[in-house]
Amino acid sequence: MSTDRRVVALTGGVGGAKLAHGLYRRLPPGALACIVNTGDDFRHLDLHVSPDIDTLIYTLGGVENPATGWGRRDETWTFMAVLEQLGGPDWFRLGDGDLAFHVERTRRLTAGERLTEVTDHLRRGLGVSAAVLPMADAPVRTIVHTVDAGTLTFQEYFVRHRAQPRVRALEYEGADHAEPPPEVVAALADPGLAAVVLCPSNPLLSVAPLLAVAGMRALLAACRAPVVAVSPLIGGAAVKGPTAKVMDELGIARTPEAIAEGYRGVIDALVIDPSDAASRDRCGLPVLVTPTLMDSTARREALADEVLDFAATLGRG
Ligand code: FO1
Repeated sequence: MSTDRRVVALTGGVGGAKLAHGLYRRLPPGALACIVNTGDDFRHLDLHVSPDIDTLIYTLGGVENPATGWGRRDETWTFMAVLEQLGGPDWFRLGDGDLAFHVERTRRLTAGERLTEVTDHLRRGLGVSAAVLPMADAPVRTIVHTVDAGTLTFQEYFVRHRAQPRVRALEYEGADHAEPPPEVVAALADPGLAAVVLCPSNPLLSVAPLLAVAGMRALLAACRAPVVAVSPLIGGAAVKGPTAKVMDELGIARTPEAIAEGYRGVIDALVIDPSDAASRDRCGLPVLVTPTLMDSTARREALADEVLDFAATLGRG
């Protein structure tokens, strides 16, 4: 990897945070900006919880929980134990250290700061040198319409119902009226941008809300750097989470060509795992075949290098 130019990563949950971490470790300090899904955000116990933002900050800050991917390592759970004892809502688990993030975020939002400003404060608190940029300051909420459990907010679907109900349709409420914050506009308009990386997050639950924000697609179309997506599929399956299940339920084939089709008009190229190499010539755009499983820091870094080197071979417009 040899770039001293800047990179933007678009990311959602745990899989996206892993590649963002690889990029973060391979790029010079300050060279990475991450635009993060906030469709999973919700109000819980009167606190503003931003799971994907926190997953990213914890991962880049080296304090993520390696077992779950979300929350903090070496967490204590006194708050939850007492809440349970009192009969409070215990379906969404907030660790003691994690709780401080939600309390401080909520306090600052209530005092009038934008989510972008609050997030910047939180990432600095953990010594993270990458910019962590919410996709919007205004609320955008992923709503899951299910066959068997009605209409659910994302966290009700994902955590409370363990992603079990059958998905009928997805909605990104508020996306039409939200707009990318000025910091996102500036990051994508940066003349020194070398690459935009669409991380291997769930295309429907994590990336689609990002692309649904009014103006986001136009910003990506106008940016000078190539946009490269990394497929979240490995051998037609997802590493973790309900990606494969939701794709099946919505009638989307679990193939790289379906991923490429879904991102048509947004991406210039796609990175796929060798186990999906048979699809290489069916994607209709440049494809790099390289191992995408990120089960160690070394593999996160290796994939980051591959993606950046691949992007450097792609021209734009
Ligand atoms: N995911 C769970 O499956 N169960 C939980 O209790 C849970 C709590 C939680 C608390 C803070 C946080 O930032 C994330 C949390 N998550 C939990 C993950 C969260 O649902 C994410 O939205 C998903 O991982 C999808 O990205």
